[in-house]
Amino acid sequence: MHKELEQWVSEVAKLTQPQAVYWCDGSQSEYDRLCDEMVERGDLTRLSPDLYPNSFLARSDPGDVARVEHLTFICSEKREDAGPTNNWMAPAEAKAKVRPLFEGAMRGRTMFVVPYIMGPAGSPMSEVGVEITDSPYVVANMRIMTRMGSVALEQLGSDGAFVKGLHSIGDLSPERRFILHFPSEREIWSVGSGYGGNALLGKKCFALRIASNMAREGGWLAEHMLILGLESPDGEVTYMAAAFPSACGKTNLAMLMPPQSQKGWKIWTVGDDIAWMKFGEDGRLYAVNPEAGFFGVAPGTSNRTNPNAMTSLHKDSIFTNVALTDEGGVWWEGMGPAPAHAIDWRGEDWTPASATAAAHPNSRFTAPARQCPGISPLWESPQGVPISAFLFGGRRAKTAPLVFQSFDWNHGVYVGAAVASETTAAAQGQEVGVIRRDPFAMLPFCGYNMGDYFGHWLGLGARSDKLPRIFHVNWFRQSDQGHFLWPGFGENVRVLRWILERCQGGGAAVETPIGYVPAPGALDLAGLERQVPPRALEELLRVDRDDWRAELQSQREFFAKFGDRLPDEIARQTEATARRLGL
Ligand code: O2Y
Ligand code: MN
Repeated sequence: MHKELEQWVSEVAKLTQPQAVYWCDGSQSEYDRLCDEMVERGDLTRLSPDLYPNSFLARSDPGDVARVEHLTFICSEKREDAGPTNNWMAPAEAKAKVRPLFEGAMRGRTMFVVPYIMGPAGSPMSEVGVEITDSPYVVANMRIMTRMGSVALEQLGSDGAFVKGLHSIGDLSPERRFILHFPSEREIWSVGSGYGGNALLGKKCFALRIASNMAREGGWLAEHMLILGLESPDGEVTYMAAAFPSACGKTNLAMLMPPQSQKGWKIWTVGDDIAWMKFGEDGRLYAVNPEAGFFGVAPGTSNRTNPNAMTSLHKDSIFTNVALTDEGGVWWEGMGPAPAHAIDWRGEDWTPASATAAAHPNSRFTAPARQCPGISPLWESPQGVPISAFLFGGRRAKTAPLVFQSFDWNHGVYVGAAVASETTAAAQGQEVGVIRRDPFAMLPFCGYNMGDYFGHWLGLGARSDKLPRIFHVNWFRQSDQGHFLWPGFGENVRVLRWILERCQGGGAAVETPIGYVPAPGALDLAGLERQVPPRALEELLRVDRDDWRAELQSQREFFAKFGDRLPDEIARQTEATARRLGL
């Protein structure tokens, strides 16, 4: 019995007028029953039990296929506290505008109360949320993505704090779609979308936008980062956290399988999207993955690019907006040979001759993390894993070398603040393939003014002398002819090994104006399946003055948006880089 929770649930029921209120216990039987009901209604298709046991296909409304950044708001009292990179509405105005959309919105439907934990159950690093939703699809996905049901109510007790998330699919009209965050009340309202980050409120809304506020106040970090452990042939595991903008391969890196030539090296997956980090008593930063599942981009995922993801999703999974094969399996572009016929993500007949894609570019699999063959034995460790390196990166055809190390903490924070990438399909309403600045890969996810966020990161520099080393990577650099210069995927372990050596005080490096890059011969290139000729390696690590002149100009223009909320140190680092480049 939790008075505040019960009162909130009855207030929401009064507002939304559901036919029934159902408290989720998170059991397997509950999940099975909900999925059966969705299959009966035609909301889910059960996949072949031989090919994908206990797995389902869902098709979203064709107009509801991605996060909607232009309809996502931070509702702080003052506009300046949301900052120039967030949409803002005053809390009272937001509630007055959006409350009517919830009035009677659940009439004739069941209102599900979904208690969940972000982080391992019982961990001092975890937090409780409760999502109220009228979507059984959301309930089923939340059960895979979080520790959901009775376990969360137990952790909450009779007076524990929790983040409130109110969600209704509404009428799915983009005109009446809003994703609102109230940081000071620790509350989320989402209406008009049943998809992904808009509707699974534990993920982007809580674990990043609300949690970044909690982290700032509590002196910790809530980041858009994967967490991996790199095991060396002598069995020692070193943990790294990496922030890349959406759909830049975080899941692939988190689940990397070293090629045979990298004998004895292994990657352990702790998380593929979000990291919460706090200082341990030893002064090191410890990270937990607040999630319990993967909500991965399907297109491009294959046994070649990410065998561990393919094994993770082989059972007990939900697929959204992929194609259905005639055998009752799933297919998406980049998975392997196309079937002769399939039903596409819109429910239409599809053949390889069709002019449109079979799977939506932002189609997803929701799979339990425990099913990943490379899941770390410490992935549910209550105290988290100690982080030795932060990696920032983006998808850059030019400018950014394959890898460089920052000179020190403040320089590394500037490197994180300057992250940019070519845009992908993960958010609706953005042009694909243009460079957009995405500091710390947090641009769509930071729940407060990013100028203050840079300050928060800079402030950590004084907290410990055992902070992670900071690096920048770019797997996507291209030749002038438009060919990728680096083979990527499993071969990226070679770059991680150099990073590891640097963390241990070794790893030969050359100082450049933007940081340290591997010295000739410092990257192990032996046994590469696709050779990287010396000229390509030189190009991969080259710092081009003209490219950087344009880059610094773009950085200055971006940083200027923050006005007096930009820490002086960020501007100082930008100009120091320009000076080192002789610009
Ligand atoms: O389009 C969506 O709603 C999902 S976006 C997403 C999903 C999983 C992990 N990361 C992301 C992202 O956009 O960063
Ligand atoms: Mn993400």
